[in-house]
Amino acid sequence: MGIIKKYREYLPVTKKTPIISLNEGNTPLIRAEYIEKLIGGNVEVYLKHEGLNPTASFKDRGMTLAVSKAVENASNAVMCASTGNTSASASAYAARAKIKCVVLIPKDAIALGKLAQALIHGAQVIAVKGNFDECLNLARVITDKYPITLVNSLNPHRIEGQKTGAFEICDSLGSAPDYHAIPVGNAGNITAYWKGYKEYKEKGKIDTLPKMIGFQAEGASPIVKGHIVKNPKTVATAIKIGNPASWKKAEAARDESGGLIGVVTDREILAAYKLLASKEGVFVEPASAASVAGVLKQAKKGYFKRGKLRIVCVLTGHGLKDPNRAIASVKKPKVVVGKLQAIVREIGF
Ligand code: AN7
Repeated sequence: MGIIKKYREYLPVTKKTPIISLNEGNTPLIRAEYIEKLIGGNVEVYLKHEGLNPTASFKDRGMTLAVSKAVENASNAVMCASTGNTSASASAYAARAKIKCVVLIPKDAIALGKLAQALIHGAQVIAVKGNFDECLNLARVITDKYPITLVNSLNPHRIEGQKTGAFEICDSLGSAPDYHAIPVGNAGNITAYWKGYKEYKEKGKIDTLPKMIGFQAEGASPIVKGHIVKNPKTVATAIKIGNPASWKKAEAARDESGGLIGVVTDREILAAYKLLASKEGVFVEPASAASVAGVLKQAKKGYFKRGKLRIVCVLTGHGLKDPNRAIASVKKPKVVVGKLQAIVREIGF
């Protein structure tokens, strides 16, 4: 069952809404014992592995609703600008809805797996000589002027769908966590999770709210710096964004919850990326590791209160999205002749 069916009472759907779904959502909340030991104290850490959605990122929660509503409203085309995952998701849901999909991507700046997805699902992929922020500005103007629906997170249905991630976390834990850690790029997801937690509290499903702790890559940290970053730079291409669309809403989530938005360096992101893969068995893309990198950084600073507490880190996209980064982060496999003795010696027996 997808998120629209499961959480329909919380979503803007009616009997007339066609449900375009790939059974997104219901992603696992994985206990991270190695990370818990690193942090110490009486802390429980959980990883919400959104890379296990149908197109391998959290975007599917929002896209099922955005595309369903587009079809309900008789739109026959959708468009997005993307650092990769939005385009992969939009392409898949548009294919399923049998409508056109146009994606603007910054040329040579999105991970290989995401490009492959958009292309194989049959989207019209336009590589723009410019960065994500420039692509998004173009997509906004085009969707304003022409009959094509914008499915970036400026589309409120995206936020509505993505808030279901918060519902699932509360349903799994039986209450809200104390801290909710999340990477911040265009700032739609932190906005969505905060909305979800607040709605669950209003409905009496939970009694408390988490502190929202968001993390930007240092070279792409406009919210932390307090100004637009013209040429954002980071290995975490998914969050290489210098002018987030939901900037103010992310600040509201931070301030209303008493949380923070901080920076993590590329070095910290890649260390968390490798740690997740090699110590927890969880392979995510670099941007996703920003949440864990941020939690480890804050723990070192003594940020977390003492006593029993629960931290959820959202892991936004699967590691297979960016195979080049994985290969570049490790030693190449050793080449050995196909002889038993040589291989046994290599293993160390
Ligand atoms: C893996 O696909 O913006 O703060 O165009 O792919 O809601 O933007 C992706 C963002 C985190 C940041 N992790 O979320 C896009 C795009 C991954 C992502 C983010 C993205 P937002």
